Amino acid sequence: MRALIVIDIQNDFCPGGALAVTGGDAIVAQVNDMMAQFDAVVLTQDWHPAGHSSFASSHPGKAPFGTTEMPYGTQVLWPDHCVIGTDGAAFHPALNGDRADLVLRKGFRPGIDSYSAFFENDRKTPTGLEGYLRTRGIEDLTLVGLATDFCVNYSAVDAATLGFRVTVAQEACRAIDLDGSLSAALDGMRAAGVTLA
Ligand code: VGL
Ligand code: ZN
Repeated sequence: MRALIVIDIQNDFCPGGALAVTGGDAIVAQVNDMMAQFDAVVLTQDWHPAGHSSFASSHPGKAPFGTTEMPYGTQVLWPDHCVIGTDGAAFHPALNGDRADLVLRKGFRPGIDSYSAFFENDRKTPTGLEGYLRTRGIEDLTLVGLATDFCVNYSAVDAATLGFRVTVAQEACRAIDLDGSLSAALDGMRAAGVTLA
């Protein structure tokens, strides 16, 4: 059984959004077309309470794209984005949500960010997605979405480490690319056994 995991195709990650990824909206039609080829489709949704600890605005004197030390390690600080209930947190309007079996929200705990769809940024707290996929008999995952070097990367590496067969369809992803983060992410995914297609 094969699942398409669609990572964070939300307004705030598309042009005009709070944390816009270049060309983020250009992948939507292709992702919609891919959905028919899979047994299951899962959409993930970055979903932060106002004042989330990953927002630079929550750390006086800090600017977006800097870092801070959290109890679980170094955290990149982002512009306020994907705030629960806002239009920025909504899926891109052209994304076909009808085909989704599951919408998995992540990053809702005020004190922990969650790039990965499997584990929060403490790298320990599970989101529950592993259990969902395994209990449905799904072993093979294709990941698409935003952003290649953060949420797609962390999700792909975690999935491969958990023993899923993982492919990242690169042409249906777009990157933030902060200080070489894209090439580091591609190296890390290859090293984890992820197929980059
Ligand atoms: C993401 C930064 C902060 C992503 C989410 O979806 O890649 N990046 N929150
Ligand atoms: Zn986020």
